[in-house]
Amino acid sequence: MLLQAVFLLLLHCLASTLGQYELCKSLVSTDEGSVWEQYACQPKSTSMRDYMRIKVDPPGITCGNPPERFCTLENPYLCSDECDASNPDLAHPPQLMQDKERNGLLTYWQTVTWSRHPEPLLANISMSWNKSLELTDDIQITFEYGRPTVMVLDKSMDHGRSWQPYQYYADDCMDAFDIPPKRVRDLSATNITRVICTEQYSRWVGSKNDKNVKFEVRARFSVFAGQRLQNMDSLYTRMESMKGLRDFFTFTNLRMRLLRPALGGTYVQRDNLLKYFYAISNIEVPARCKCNLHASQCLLQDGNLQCQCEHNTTGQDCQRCKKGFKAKSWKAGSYLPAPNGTPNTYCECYGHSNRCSYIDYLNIVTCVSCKHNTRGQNCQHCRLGYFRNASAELDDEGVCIECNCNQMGSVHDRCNSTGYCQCKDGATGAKCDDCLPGYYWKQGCYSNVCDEEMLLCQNGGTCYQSQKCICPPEFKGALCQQPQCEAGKDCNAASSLHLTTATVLLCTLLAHLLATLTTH
Ligand SMILES: *[C@@H]1O[C@H](CO)[C@@H](O)[C@H](O)[C@H]1NC(C)=O
Ligand SMILES: *[C@@H]1O[C@H](CO)[C@@H](O)[C@H](O)[C@H]1NC(C)=O
Ligand SMILES: *[C@@H]1O[C@H](CO)[C@@H](O)[C@H](O)[C@H]1NC(C)=O
Ligand SMILES: *[C@@H]1O[C@H](CO)[C@@H](O)[C@H](O)[C@H]1NC(C)=O
Ligand SMILES: *[C@@H]1O[C@H](CO)[C@@H](O)[C@H](O)[C@H]1NC(C)=O
Ligand SMILES: *[C@@H]1O[C@H](CO)[C@@H](O)[C@H](O)[C@H]1NC(C)=O
Ligand SMILES: [Ca+2]
Repeated sequence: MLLQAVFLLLLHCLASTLGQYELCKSLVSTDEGSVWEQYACQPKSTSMRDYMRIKVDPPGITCGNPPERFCTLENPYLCSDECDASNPDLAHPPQLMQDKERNGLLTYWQTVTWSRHPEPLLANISMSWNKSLELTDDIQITFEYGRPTVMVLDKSMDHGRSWQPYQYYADDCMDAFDIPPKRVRDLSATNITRVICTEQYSRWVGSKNDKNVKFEVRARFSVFAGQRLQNMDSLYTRMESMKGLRDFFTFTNLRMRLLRPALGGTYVQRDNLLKYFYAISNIEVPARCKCNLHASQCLLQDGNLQCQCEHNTTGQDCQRCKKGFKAKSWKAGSYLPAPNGTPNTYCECYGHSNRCSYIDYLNIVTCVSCKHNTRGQNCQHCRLGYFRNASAELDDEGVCIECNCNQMGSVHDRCNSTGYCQCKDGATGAKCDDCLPGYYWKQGCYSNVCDEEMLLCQNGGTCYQSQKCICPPEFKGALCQQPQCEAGKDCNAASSLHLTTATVLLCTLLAHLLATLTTH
């Protein structure tokens, strides 16, 4: 016990030097020997710029083919710069947005100039990773020669099949998008995932003063974790409990739609359109691979990022159980309880519950509201009145079958593990809806009154549905064994018949008498 406590303390120290959730498992010495302890884990944050695949649209938007002259907003009448795609020194291809700049040499992608004004100068920059990623810090796009006055940042979570706006940017949000301007600091915990339009990164401040356009992640994190992100536990707790928070920072693709370049003033100067264009020198995307808290490493394999899955999970995002572990349905790890989280390999709800609840004082995690007629800490049992479907895996929706005990024939509505109900006396069959020999069914099983073998109706009586003998008139009793009138005994039915005959005779006599008396 002491050893374990010391170890846990050690682990605590280790975890704090490593940073949170960097360890998936660890060999623990206990009184029973060494065992692996499993923890929720996630890869380090890294610069995803290095892994990004970049594409610009429309074709021909990159300058230099044919070679072109351009000016700058600060020196609008000194138009001596040239872009030439065929000359490496004067070319500005897209890859210069993600290169490592050496010796302070600025390199950037540049578009054609706005020579076709008033037709808008539009450009799309699509960034894909073929991997789910989670933002860990601000996205930062560096524009040389001024930031666009109108642009949209979009994201996709499904490899570009569907897109959603992530943030709008304009020097006048109402004018450009009909959305009132907001800043991230206007947001509170409840609406932190709101998509806003900001004017903060589009106003003209001189092209050298502020070149960056940001998507603020740090400021959003700080709403939960404090100004210096000193309370990350609090953020991670929110990630677990607040719907949509984790997804808000998750993406597989990003897209910038550049809709209007920097103007350097209020109006477009039609006589000098060579000073309007877009130029981007760098795109920073600090993020980590999304591995569902089942991997601490994410490596490049065959040109794609791939989580190095632990906890018997597999897949690009550790989103599946490994072969042979299919019976345990997959579940993402959890940041809770702090500080090490739960890998959720032991706490399984087998897909019958979406929610686990951590019970602090018992230090256990338990499934909440098990569905599909299951129950138990892991939804691993069938509810009373149901039994386990032997041909279904534990995570099958049809794992529990209703007992369906006959209400009249069975003692209660529960059954044993093969579906057999407990029958009342005389009842039989798996569901107790049949009677044993010697019993008949009438809302339950009752002992036979008569039958064809042992309990024969006598004296010519016939057995009606084992329930009663139908006797000839002269006999009575359950089996027609009694004559109606036994010798030497008063026969009620017979004497009443004689009485009736006597009464009729008497009445006839009286009538005659009366008739004789009245006629004389
Ligand atoms: C940019 O992408 C959007 C969305 O797919 C599309 O509607 C638009 O035409 C694209 N613009 C250019 C210049 O390719
Ligand atoms: C994306 O990644 C998956 C899994 O690593 C791989 O099978 C697929 O070929 C990749 N697609 C592209 C376009 O690279
Ligand atoms: C977010 O909520 C705060 C207060 O809860 C409110 O003042 C603010 O206007 C909201 N922001 C948006 C964009 O709705
Ligand atoms: C993963 O599978 C191995 C081999 O069966 C087992 O020993 C180990 O406990 C499993 N790990 C987890 C976290 O379930
Ligand atoms: C038992 O499970 C099997 C396999 O999933 C399924 O096909 C079958 O319908 C289930 N039986 C019942 C009675 O639900
Ligand atoms: C369930 O009950 C039936 C009938 O009593 C019996 O034959 C069967 O062996 C029982 N099954 C189990 C697993 O106890
Ligand atoms: Ca560059």
